[in-house]
Amino acid sequence: MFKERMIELKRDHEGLIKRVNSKVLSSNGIYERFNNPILTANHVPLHWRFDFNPEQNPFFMERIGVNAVFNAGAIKMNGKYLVVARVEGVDRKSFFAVAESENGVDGFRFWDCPITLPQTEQPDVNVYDMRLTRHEDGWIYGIFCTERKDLSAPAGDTSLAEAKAGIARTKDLIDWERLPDLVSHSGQQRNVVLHPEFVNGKYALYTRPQDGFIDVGGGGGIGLGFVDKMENPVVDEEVIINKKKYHTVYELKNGLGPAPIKTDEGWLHLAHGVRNTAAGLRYVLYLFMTDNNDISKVIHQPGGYFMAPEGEERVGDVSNVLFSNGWIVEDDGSVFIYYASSDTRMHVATSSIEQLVDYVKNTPGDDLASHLSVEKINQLIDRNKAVF
Ligand code: M1P
Repeated sequence: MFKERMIELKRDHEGLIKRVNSKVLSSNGIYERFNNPILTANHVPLHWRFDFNPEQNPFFMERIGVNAVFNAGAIKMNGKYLVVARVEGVDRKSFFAVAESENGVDGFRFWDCPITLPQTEQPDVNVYDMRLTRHEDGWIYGIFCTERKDLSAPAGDTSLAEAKAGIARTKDLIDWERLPDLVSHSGQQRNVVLHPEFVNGKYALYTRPQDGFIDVGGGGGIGLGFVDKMENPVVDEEVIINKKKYHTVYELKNGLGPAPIKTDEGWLHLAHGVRNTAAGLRYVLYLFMTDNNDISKVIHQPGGYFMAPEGEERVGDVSNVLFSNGWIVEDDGSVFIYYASSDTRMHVATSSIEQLVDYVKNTPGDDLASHLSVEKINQLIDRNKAVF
């Protein structure tokens, strides 16, 4: 049984990794999706899950199960497309692991071992959603959510937790130096992202202040703060640069995705917006652009979502969720957008700087009322009648 199962599972695993991904015809002309996810729980190497000693494991049984692979940071290094994925075990604990591809759209294979993340004096209980920033100081920073039990929770409350921004840096994604967690004065933090350039000699951090672990409460929005040193990361003031807003796709909360991309027209940002529905929360992706000379100033923001869950993306552990914390831009302007669906699997979509800039500049904003949406459509119809 051991040998038969091992051979069969190895063959299936290799087949899954070598599966070719094909572009799906784009209906909107902004980006292209692909027909297969790039990473799933089944992509996780067999030697992380199975004991290969026949005496100890005669049934070739899985000893350590993996539940999902999602919310990956991304970077291109030495010509390879690398994602740092959130791998969630069946025990609900997430950790980080690097997977590598030659072309960015298929063939993603995990490195030999997951990342060993050094701990601070207050060890993490759970870590997830790493954003990678290649900073002009020469380091690659990984900022992620570190979750710990809320020690002030009343006795018997086993769910209250505290979210903070954990920080680690590396040159090669193999060896990581852990820095102190971000200190801010706004309760909890998730979705913290480091800006790639110094701003007036300081490190700039996008934040997402929140009152509780899930609820952002009265605060929320995408904030911007500055720190002098990453070795002592204290943000004294956070200014909200992109607010949650009534009757939008980011009505309940929002959060920045990957580090922004610099273009001639401004900094391109990818974020997620959340609204409530009778079926629960719905997470979609949206884009906006900030001024190259003032990163706190939003200069373009198309109305509505850029990407929303479609087809099988709609269903998973936390259904109706798209989340992205990684993208890669090439020298020729191609953009690889890595996104996860429903907290379960990873996908890629491709576009270009030219297309994304066109999208953010020329898509009308959200005018916040149905009759104004109709007015916008009528204006487009009139313009089109002139050219028909
Ligand atoms: O379950 C959806 C997402 O929920 C959280 O995101 P946010 O803090 O913006 O609500 C995170 O736990 C994220 O990992 C998850 O995908």
